[in-house]
Amino acid sequence: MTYVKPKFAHPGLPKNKLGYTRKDYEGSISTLCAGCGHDSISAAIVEACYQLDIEPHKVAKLSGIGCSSKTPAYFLNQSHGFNSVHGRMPSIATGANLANKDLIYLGVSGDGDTASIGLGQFCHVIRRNLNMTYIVMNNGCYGLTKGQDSATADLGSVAKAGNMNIYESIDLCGLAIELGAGFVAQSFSGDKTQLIPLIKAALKHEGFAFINVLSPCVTFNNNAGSTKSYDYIREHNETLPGIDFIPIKNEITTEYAPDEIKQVLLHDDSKINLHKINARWNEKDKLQAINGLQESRLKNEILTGLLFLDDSSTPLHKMIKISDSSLNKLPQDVLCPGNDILATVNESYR
Ligand SMILES: Cc1ncc(C[n+]2csc(CCOP(=O)(O)OP(=O)(O)O)c2C)c(N)n1
Ligand code: SF4
Repeated sequence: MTYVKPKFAHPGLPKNKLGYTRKDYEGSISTLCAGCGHDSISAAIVEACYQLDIEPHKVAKLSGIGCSSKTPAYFLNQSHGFNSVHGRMPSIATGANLANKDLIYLGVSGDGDTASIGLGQFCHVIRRNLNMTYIVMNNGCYGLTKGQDSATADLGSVAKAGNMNIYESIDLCGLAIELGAGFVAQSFSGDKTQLIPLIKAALKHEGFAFINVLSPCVTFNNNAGSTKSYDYIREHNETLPGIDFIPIKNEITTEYAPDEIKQVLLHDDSKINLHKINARWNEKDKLQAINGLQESRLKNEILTGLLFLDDSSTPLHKMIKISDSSLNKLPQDVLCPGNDILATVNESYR
């Protein structure tokens, strides 16, 4: 079996402003189970980067361990990549980002990788406001190790093996808002109309952007009784305002009447258009976001869309005033100024 896609591409394939086709943003052939939600998220990442005219070599994709963490092999094969150890993607992302803040950091992880072994790292990367997009492909189980319940499995949810989960679940979006994330969204792998603009907006957000994507595991958690199955999510999805992402200088084209649209300006002058399907939702209201998540949980609903946005937060590299030039571009004598300077610094601490 081959995992490499043929290089041949039809010369008439549409190209973005940089002259790249969608194929230039793809990766190897997926080895995940047919129908796995994670493959749809990979496809949404490919589409978002294509539409944003991102230069593939400007992206660093990072992951932990799990079926979800294997997905960087299936998108952006011309980008930088690092598959870390289980739950440790945030610290690798932090180190890489501080050495070269000029790349676009895209971390993907699973609910096991993030909410169990990596929970501490997840919390700290949020409170440090690292400039990155963090996507959790959330299937409520450890798919790679054959479907054990994860910490995001809902209380009372029944796995394929028949066992009922007796523990409360961790709400990753609620946690991210609580810890100060400036961009928090929730979506469903089966809803690319919502997911693609959310990924585009997250990639453009300056600071930590989190998207929790419900992504059914067809092999171990897609049965009756599971609250992370395709059927359950479709039946319980409560959608917030629809979303478009408008890059800088692009004409705003939409099929909605203007009075139904609310625009949010991002730091680089790109815009998010929110269609007021739910006119009462204010994405800048933190308390409403927390309450909304709690209320939807009590009603067994899954709230999807852009839950919270604070576009005035200061990302880590600005907070700690790291040098303007990325560290990997500084010459040796600046990076290592020598013993005399070191002695002066040490002296200043005595
Ligand atoms: C230190 C360590 N502990 C345990 C494992 C075994 N392990 C591999 S993947 C995984 C969980 C994967 O679940 P999740 O992150 O939800 O990803 P999914 O496969 O469901 O996409 C576990 C426990 C490991 N690889 N390393
Ligand atoms: S085991 Fe589940 S999560 Fe893993 S590839 Fe198969 S369907 Fe996807």
